[in-house]
Amino acid sequence: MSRLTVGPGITLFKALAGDAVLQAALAVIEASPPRKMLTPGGKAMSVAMTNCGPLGWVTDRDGYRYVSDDPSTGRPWPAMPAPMAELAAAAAEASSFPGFVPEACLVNLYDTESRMGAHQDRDERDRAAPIVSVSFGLSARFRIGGTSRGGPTLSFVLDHGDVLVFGGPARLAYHGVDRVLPGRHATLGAQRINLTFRRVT
Ligand code: MD6
Ligand code: FE
Repeated sequence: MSRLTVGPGITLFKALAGDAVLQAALAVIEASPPRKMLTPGGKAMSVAMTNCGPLGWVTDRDGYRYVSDDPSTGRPWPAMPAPMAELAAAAAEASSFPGFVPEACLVNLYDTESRMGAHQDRDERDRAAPIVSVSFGLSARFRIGGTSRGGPTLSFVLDHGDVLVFGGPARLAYHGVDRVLPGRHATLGAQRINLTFRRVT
């Protein structure tokens, strides 16, 4: 494990997340399988998504929002497994955001064709809390800029087990996933899983 300050409010922990967190994420994926949601414009996203915790992020023709039930099952999202919430809290604390209790964890499932365009995470009312991101499986090139679109950016690779915390001055930074690097991961094959833990209300 190593801890790197990428920029103001952005901390990267290499290889911090272990197998207990991965197994917990796979159990969530089994309980509420990821699906390609529609953007408000009606296009299917290339990343399949599900959630766990009291709230989950969804998108459809009615827009982006947090809801307490999985629209595809009509039942509450799976509970957030303790190993997931504990890792998110520990990474936040080590990045000077103590007391982080996530309300939502968005689970993103990528194949080698998936991408995530530059966006801000701004559907949360709580902007004081950071977002904690955990990556598993294939590596991906992640890009982050400033709080306005079109400025300078920097990119780095997120590998299996990496944990990225961004908050404070970076909480509304534009960011995205340029591409998943080709290959096969020993346990996840040609897939990447990303977990983002948020405080919403
Ligand atoms: C991903 N991550 O790595 C997409 N958002 O698959 C995000 O969109 C993200 O990594 C907010 C904070 C950290 C992130
Ligand atoms: Fe994001």
